[in-house]
Parts: sequence; structure tokens; C-alpha cells
Amino acid sequence: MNRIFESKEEFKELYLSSVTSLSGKPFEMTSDFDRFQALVKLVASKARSVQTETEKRVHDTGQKRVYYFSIEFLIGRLLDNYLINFGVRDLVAEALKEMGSNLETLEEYEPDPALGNGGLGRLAACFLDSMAHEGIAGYGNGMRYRYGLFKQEIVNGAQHETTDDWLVHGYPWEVRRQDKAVRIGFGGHVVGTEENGRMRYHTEGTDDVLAVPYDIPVVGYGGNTVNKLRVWSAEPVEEEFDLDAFNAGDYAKAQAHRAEAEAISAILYPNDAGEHGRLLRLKQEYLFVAAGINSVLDTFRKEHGSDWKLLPQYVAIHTNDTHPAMCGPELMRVLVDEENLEWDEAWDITTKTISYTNHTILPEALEKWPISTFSKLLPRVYQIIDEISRRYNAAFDRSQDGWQDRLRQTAILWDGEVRMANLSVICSHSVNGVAKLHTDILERETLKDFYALTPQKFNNKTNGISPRRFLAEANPSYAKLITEAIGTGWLDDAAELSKLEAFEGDPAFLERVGASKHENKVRLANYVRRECGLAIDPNSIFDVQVKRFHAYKRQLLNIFKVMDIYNRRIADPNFRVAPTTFIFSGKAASSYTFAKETIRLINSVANVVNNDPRVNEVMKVCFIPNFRVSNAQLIYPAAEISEQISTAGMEASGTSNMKLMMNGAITLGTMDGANIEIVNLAGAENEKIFGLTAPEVDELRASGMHFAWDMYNADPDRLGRVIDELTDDTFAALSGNFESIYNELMNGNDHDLVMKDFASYVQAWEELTQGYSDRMDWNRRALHNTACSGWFSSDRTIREYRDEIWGA
Ligand code: GPK
Repeated sequence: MNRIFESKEEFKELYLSSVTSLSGKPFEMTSDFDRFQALVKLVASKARSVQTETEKRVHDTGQKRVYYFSIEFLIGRLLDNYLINFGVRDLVAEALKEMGSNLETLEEYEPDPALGNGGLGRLAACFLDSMAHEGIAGYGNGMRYRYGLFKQEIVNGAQHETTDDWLVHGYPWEVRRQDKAVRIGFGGHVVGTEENGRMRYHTEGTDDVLAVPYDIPVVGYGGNTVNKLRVWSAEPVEEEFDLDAFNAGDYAKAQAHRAEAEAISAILYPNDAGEHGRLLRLKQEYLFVAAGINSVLDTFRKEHGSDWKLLPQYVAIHTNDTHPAMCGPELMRVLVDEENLEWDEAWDITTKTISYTNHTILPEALEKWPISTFSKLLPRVYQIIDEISRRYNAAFDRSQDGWQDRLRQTAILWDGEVRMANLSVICSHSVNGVAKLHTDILERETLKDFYALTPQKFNNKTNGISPRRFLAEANPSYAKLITEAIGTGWLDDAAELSKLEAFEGDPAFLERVGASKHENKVRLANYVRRECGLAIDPNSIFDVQVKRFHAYKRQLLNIFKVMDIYNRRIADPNFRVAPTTFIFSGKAASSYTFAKETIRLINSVANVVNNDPRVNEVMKVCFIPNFRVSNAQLIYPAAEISEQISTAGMEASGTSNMKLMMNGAITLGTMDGANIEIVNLAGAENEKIFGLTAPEVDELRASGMHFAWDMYNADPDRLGRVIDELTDDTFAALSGNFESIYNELMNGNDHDLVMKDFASYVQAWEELTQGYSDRMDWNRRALHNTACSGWFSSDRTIREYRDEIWGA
């Protein structure tokens, strides 16, 4: 462990000087905010000196550099994480206490940057953590959104979006690198000139903006490697401030360029409600891709000169989903137009350098752009895409039956659109899914034609999570217990968590597992009381579903279960229900009506249930607003049931399933995504599986034999009743009924099979919760889940990427 402070005394001295020099006040007069700022600045400066050493090591040994391009990085708060990774958390906490401060209080001042939507963005952040831990020279490349995603408030049960001004107090981790700013051109027209018998192209008349990078240190556990995350901000190029207009008093005109440029990095678009077709999103994608590629090549040039054929040997560029799909064409543009390489050589370099991960099979999430929009905004990049497409089509093997269809399926340009997923596959040497089932589905269905053509490109990389953040940091009481039992090795190598299996028969230990869970439930209950004004009982079962709201994730199925339990308890006060708190949290894309209505339904049910003394002994419903990394870290450790109930085949992997498992929750789920791998590792008897499997879902859909109305009529007392309650005012008091959900189900014929899986789901829940009375056995299952969760460490995932994709 490479500790940044040798002793408390050393820390105190440095910290004192950091606080006073930054605030300009005597220590006694400084505020908690001053102290927080000074602490971060101190840790960040230590991190940067390790970064300098890392950089030297990478340079001297000629280590391969990996660039992870992602439009989202949900990094969460960094201070606690970095103190843990540098091995000084306890030392710092104690020292601060002796100085009259409290580490946790100071940590509350750190903003939680909302630079992502959900799983994809958090995965990118866990990967940065693991790359640094594994000693990979791995760098994030993304966007610095001024306002991130929105802040979610609940008003009359409904989601309201407000701006998240996360940068208002500044962000002490980042360093602005004006010297590394890159000029990015949009629009204009392509000009070709002949040079030594060969055409060379450049673009004239562009509207330029400046992409300015901000660097954030990424500290790996063990403190030996510090990498960086580089995020780009869009700004006007300097000479565009209109001084004449300003002096004439027309301030708006003087600033017009600024406003237009800054719009590009103003907010992160919610990307899971289908295609919004916004030009700004395309500009964002090009900006962080072009600026990123420029800085990658800059570094390469400094180390290896212009020997571009060495690029794949020293550089890997990974594209996280299709948002950075322009990496291929942009790299081609630079190599061909600026570096004067022949097309074929440039193409060989490009495809050997780039790899791609797919994160969903949902067709509406596979990006497509109208050619007309694209070619106007990025004329030269479009020409290059057109040329990639032309060559792809020309080289297509026409000897086999059905080649026309295969070409149509895999074409980049089709129906007036640029298909970014196809572009990504064609520009990459590796294509991976994020769980076994997901990769199978990609190979068999979503990308089957590509798989038939180039099976060697395809591979699986089951997702993972950082055990430092989601166990050590989020769950200190459990982490302490684990460390007492098996030592600290699990922080380095989470596979060591399997040593916990030796304690599964130890009643005293299981007692302590339960006590730690209880402590975490009390902690969450306190948070819920503060945030929602709701009292929840830490002695009840905490049943948790936290993730983005989406029809296929079926939060609707969960709340139908709650409604059904409520109805049955009201009808029969002797109906036995294990006392449970049903906890939900997550955001819905602002344009996604169905998801937002589901949120309103949950809050409306909560309003009725929580105020009904007939059921309050046994149930409460709790919607925690504004789900983000920081409150997620309070929720996962308190969970006992992990709801993973997506329509089988639809959830690519899921990662909350892994976080909850590692924290000792039992999975109540379908055989979907990585749930399947959870069951394989921990045994079906230690989870609770229900519902249709992916092949059964396919078969049922293909048969056309699922009828919502039949389901409704067959079960009038329970399912029928729940459906009726969407429109009969039972839950309407807060802000009205739920006609649109009703219509979606009954007239849309229950596309996500909520009604189909309802009975088996509620039954599974009842069976599972009945087991809660045998607390020893429950705690044993919880511990067993933790013991089997080590494989889901993102360190393991990253080692697979390193060995099988990046060759780093
Ligand atoms: C998938 F396509 C997308 C997307 O736009 N955003 C996103 O978060 C998720 N995802 C999948 O839905 C999850 O199943 C998966 O675990 C996660 O990406 C990370 O791979």
C-alpha cells in the first residue's frame, strides 16, 4: 500500500497548512466547507504526484495506453473512495476528529456529479477504478456537462425535473487544461485539392467551438497507480466575443456565440426514451470524440513520432456503446487527411485500435441519424463514413444464399440514415456484450448477420462492480466484519470473499452479519425520515428495486405486487404478510411518459398504503427521490431483497443485481442478464427465481397467444382487481388515475408480460419472505451471496478486457 500520509502528525501538519492557505483564515475561523475544500485539494495534489510517477512509469516502459470513450461517467463522490484507495481513511478520520472536525460531515459537501443516466455510466466509472487498480494505463474520455442530468423531485407523486447545478461551488478535483484545448469544426464544406496525383481533403467555412479539457485524477486501490479522467467542455473560440456589440450595449449579441457553443456541453440527454433526434446530441458526440482522438494522437506522437502503424501496439480505443461511434471515421479522417496515409493502411490501423461494447438489444436505443442532418453538420466525417460504407458493400461476399438480406442488415447507410451500431461493429476488431445471455442474444439475433460474417470479433465480458466503492466504502460495518474474518485481501482480489463460506455455519458470525444489516437499515431509515418525512421500520424486510425506470425493468410488476398484498390484507386481516418496506428509487427520462406514470403510481400507492392504519403494521412503501451514486451507497447495504424482475431477455446485464448481492441481499428475479450468472455462482436455492425464461418469452411472443384480456378475466379477484384500481380512484387522491398505464397494458396487450408473470412473482415473493422468520438461515444466505459475489468485481471484468480485447 502506497500511503500518502505516513502518520496522523504528518497529515495534520499538511492539512492545517492547506486549510489556512486556501481560506486565508486562522484554522479556528474556517467553515466546514473551507475544510472540505482544503482536504480535497490536499488529497488531489498528493494524487497528482503519484500520477506523475505513474506517467513516468508508463512512458519509460512503453506501456500500452487504453482510452475508454464514454458519453457518461457516473463517478460519484471521490474523497472517501480515494482515502480508502490510498490506505489512509482511518488515519484521516481520527486526525480530523482530534482537530474538532468530522470526516463524514466534510464529505457531505462533495457534489455527486450527475454525468450519467444509470448502469452504463456507472460501469464506466467502475472500470476507471479497476483499470487503476490493475495498473493499466487507462484513461476515461467523456463530457463535462455543466448541469449533468436533471435533479429529480417528487411533487404530488410525480417526477419533476430541475437543474442540477453541481458545479456551483466549483469542483475541487478537476484541473482545467486550457493548453490542451482543441478546436472543433462543425458545418462548412469539403474542399479537395490534388497533391502529387492524389486528392487531399479539408473542410472550409466551419463554425468552430473550443473543446477545453478538465482532468480528474483516478486513484487505484493500493495507491500505486493514478490515472485520469478527461472530460471536455464546449466553449466559444476566444476571438468571438463581439466587443463592438458589447460597447454598443447589446450584451446578448456580444455573448451569442458563447451561448451557442456552451449549449453543447450544457446537459446530458436522457438516452433511454428512444431517439429524440436532437442535433445537439450529435454535436456532443462529435465534440468529445474529435477532441479525444486529437489528444490520444498527440500523446502518441510525443512518444512514438508519426509511425502510425505502431498505433495499435501502443494504443487501444474502447467505445462504450454507440455514442462514440465516430471514433472510427474521425481516426480515419486524421490519418488520411492530416497525416496523409493511404486509405487501406489507415483502415488497418483504425480497426486494430478500436473495440466496441454493446449495452442493449432495445432497437430504439441503437442510435441512428438522418443522413441529411449528419452530412450537413459533419460533411467530411460523413464522406468518410460513406467511403467506409462503399468499400464495405463492394467487398461484400456475394457468393452465399441470402447475401442481399445480410448486406441490408449490416449496412451502415440505409433508408436515409446512418446506423451507428453497424458503424461501430465494422470499425472494431472486437464486439462484446455485457453478460453471457446478452452476448448470446447479440450473436443469435440482434447482430446475427455480423456474427455469421465475423464470429471471431464477438466475445462476452460480463459486467462487474468496484468492491472498494460498493462494499468497503458503502458498507463500513460489513466491510469491517469481513476484514476481521478473512483479512484485507478481498480489497485487492475480491475472489477472496469466498473465504467467507467458512463462516456460514457459525451462529455468532451470522448474528453479526444480521447486526450489521440492521445498522445499515437504521442508517437508511434515518435518511428516509430526513429526505421524505416518512418513518420506516428497520425491523421490517427491506425489499429494494433501485435503477432507471423503464417498462422492461418492470417496476410496474413490483407495485402491482404491493397493490395485491394490500388488497388481500384489507380483505382479510388474517392474511399473513411478513412486515416489509417496499423501497423504490430511480429516474425516468423526461420524455418517457410511461416510466413517469409508473413513478406517479408508486408514490400514489405509497400515499394510500402509508396512511392506512389497517396495514401499516405490515407494509410501507417508500420512493426515495433523486437516485444517485451517493444515496445508492446508503440503499444497497440496507437491502435484504434485490428486485431484478426484468422481462427475460431484455436486461443486458444489470449491475445493481451485483451490488446488492455483494451487500448480502437475496435476488428475487427472472432468469435475465447477469441474474443467471448470480444463480450459477450462489445456487438457485439461495436466490428466488420466477417467471418466464428468455426462450419462453420469445416463444410466447412468436405464438401470438398472450392476451391481456384473458389474463384479466381469468383472475378477477387479484390481477383483475389491481388493473381496475388503475382507474377506479383507489389511488387517485394525490394527482389522479392511471389511464395511460391501463391502456398500455390492456390495449397494448401487455408487451412486457407484466400480467403474465404476475402470479408467479407474487407467489415467489410470499415464499421468499416467509423464510425471513428463520433469521439464522436468512443471514446464512446473505453471507453466502457475499461470499459468491467476488467474481463480479470489475477488476475481473477489466482483466478480461485487458487480456482478450486490449492486449494491454
Ligand atoms: C444500456 F443501452 C443502454 C443505455 O443506454 N444505458 C444503460 O445504462 C445499461 N444501459 C443496461 O440496461 C444494463 O443492463 C447494463 O448492466 C448496463 O448498461 C451496463 O452494461
